[in-house]
Amino acid sequence: MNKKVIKLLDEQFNKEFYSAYLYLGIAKFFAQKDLPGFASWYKVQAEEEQEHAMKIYEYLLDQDQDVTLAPIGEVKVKFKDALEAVKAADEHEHYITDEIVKIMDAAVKDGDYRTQNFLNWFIEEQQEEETNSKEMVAKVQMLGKDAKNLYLLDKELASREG
Ligand code: OFO
Repeated sequence: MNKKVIKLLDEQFNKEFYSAYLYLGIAKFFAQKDLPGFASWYKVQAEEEQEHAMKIYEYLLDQDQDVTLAPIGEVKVKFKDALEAVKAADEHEHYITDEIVKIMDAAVKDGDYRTQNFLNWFIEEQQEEETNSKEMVAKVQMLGKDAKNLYLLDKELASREG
């Protein structure tokens, strides 16, 4: 495997754990605001991010490559309101999509078909994550100002399962 592709995948492993941390930070914010449905939704999301990281971990080890296990950066856990918190998630997903595309570019340049095949799952997943985060921002924008609507939205979000 090409050194650049390995390095990017190794860094992405860390970024997926960072994503998990960010979502846990958002979950905590909502838990402390007594919005358990939002908190649970973002906790499920944090678990998904750990699964993404582990996919990369398994892939690198299967290719006889190393995984660095570098420290995970500290995340922002204070938000002005619900809208700012869900927007942070949405922005982050766009950033992650760009990072996945960078790895795909490197794999394409290297003619690394196996890694391209591996990354196709992430490309599709990012589409789903961007759609979910965009919808979340729209819902909070529409309903977030009214306490009753926010309560109903919180109830709806509680039904997400891992
Ligand atoms: Fe790993 O998909 Fe979100 O960040």
